[in-house]
Amino acid sequence: MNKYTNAHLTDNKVVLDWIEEMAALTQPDSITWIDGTEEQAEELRREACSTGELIKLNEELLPNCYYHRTAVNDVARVEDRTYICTPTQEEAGNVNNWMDPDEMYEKLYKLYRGSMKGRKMYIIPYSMGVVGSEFAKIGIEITDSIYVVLNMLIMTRAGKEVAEVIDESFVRCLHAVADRDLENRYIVHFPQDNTIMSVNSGYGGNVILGKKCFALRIASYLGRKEGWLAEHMLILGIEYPNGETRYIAGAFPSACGKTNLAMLIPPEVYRKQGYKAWTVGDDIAWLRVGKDGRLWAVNPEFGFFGVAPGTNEQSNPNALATTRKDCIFTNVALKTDDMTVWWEGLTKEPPDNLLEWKGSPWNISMYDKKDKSTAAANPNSRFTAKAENCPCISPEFNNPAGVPISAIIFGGRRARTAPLVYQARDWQHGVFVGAIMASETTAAAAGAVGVVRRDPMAMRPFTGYNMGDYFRHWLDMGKVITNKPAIFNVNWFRTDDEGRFIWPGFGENMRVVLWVLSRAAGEVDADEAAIGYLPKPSDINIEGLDDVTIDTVRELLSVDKEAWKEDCASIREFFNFIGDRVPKELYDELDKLEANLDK
Ligand code: OXD
Ligand code: MN
Repeated sequence: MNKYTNAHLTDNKVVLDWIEEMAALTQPDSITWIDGTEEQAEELRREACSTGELIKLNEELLPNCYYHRTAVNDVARVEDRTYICTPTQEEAGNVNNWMDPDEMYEKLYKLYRGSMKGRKMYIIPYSMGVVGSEFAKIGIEITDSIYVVLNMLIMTRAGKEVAEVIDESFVRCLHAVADRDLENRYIVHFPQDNTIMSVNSGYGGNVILGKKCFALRIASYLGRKEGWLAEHMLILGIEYPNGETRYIAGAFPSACGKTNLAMLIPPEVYRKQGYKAWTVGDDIAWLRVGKDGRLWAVNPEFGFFGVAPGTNEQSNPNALATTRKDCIFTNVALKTDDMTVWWEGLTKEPPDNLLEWKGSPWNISMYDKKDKSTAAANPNSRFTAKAENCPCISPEFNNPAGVPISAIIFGGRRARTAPLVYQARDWQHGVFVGAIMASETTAAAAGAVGVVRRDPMAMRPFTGYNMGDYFRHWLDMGKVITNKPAIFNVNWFRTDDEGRFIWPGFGENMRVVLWVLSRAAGEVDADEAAIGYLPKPSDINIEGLDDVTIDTVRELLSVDKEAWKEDCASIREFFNFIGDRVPKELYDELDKLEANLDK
């Protein structure tokens, strides 16, 4: 082969043979190893700008920032085209799409054959987690998209230093943009082969393969085999005035404010006392049991792939600051007079001179409330930003040992049923609380918006094996975590009769997080209720909140037993749908909940 434009970064024969095989299949014009240097990245940016794949933004206002549009039919993860191809269907379970691996390989090979003709292939060696740490896992992504290369360079630790430590256990990731044909779009995982194949898409979650595909789907499968957890969780540290920092891990379905919670700014009353909040991760946590019997977490990612709309100086100033340099913006609106970007919510009024996400001139009169895709920025438009540019990035972000987790919180968007916060009675009940999570759907995945769906541990789209076995793995982990984090459920999204949110949310959520942490440390009492432990209303600090009284807190903590009973019926239906691998312990918890509600 003389197609290589630079030297191999490894001599590992297994790696080189696999690359040769993939190159023979896809037939690119050239092959380039991604070394992680700024010079190479700059050359790629220049090339992408010359073809229109990227647009350079204003260097003074947004230094080293770029703009990208995906194809109009390619703006979100595609769950109906995402497969877990384990040897048997039973291993993948009813929640995942499945196809026989041989059949799927055959189908995919046809789609990949010659797909890179006339194109360049890039080989990205990358590590999820600090290179060389006990937590870290290595992958290689082959792609024919510069956009993907540049995203992976932000989202993962990638390049030469990773190639130097690679061995046969690497996760094989093949991505080809192909024709972006929706009918032939496939995001496929072969967990038993450590392999991910993505074709006919150029949108983030489908193609930045280190993220959802590896760090959640493949990693969850590996975690079960190896005795750890890969979770769709943020990691947040709260520093107390005495200098102690306590950490929570929190699972929320896509676009439920994980990034906002992960980057929260403490309310004034706490800032004055010296409290600080630190972001370790906003989307994914890998959790292992430490020698001390506690659960330790790392964020395996290196950057943030955040939802842009709604991000502003009030809602999330830290996220906004993180996007002000070295950032790639995807499908937001382009402000052509000064080559900056805009999205709904960035400012109250849209500025002039906007091109909407598809590239046509736009003004507010073109916006049809009933069709969110008529907004200037696509509702699922994104920023890809470096973690190190985040003003509140935790000093522990690069600590290979991770951080100890005091509490796990689960949450979703529930207008009525779930109270502001409640605590599970013990680990088993906590697993149940996670398993019954539900939320209204959002724009992060293709499909209807605003429909309630069950999303256990926020992992419904991301578990690389049978959901029933996943619950079992959680229960089993409880046996080896001798010093367990306490488990909670939160709901920032309760509404009144007019559909208005009752709780102010955003930074004020820290008030709830502090109760959670006190409770986990055994520092505060609680009231026993049918669903678990509820805070005593006076223990949620509302000092400095204008619109929240103790009665509001009481309302937020109220439990509507009839609504919960209806929920129980839908939970039972969902457990039955998952199938007979749902652990008996979870049905026991459901029976107990129903009995408690009848008391
Ligand atoms: C994400 C998602 O992109 O969950 O983080 O969809
Ligand atoms: Mn996510």
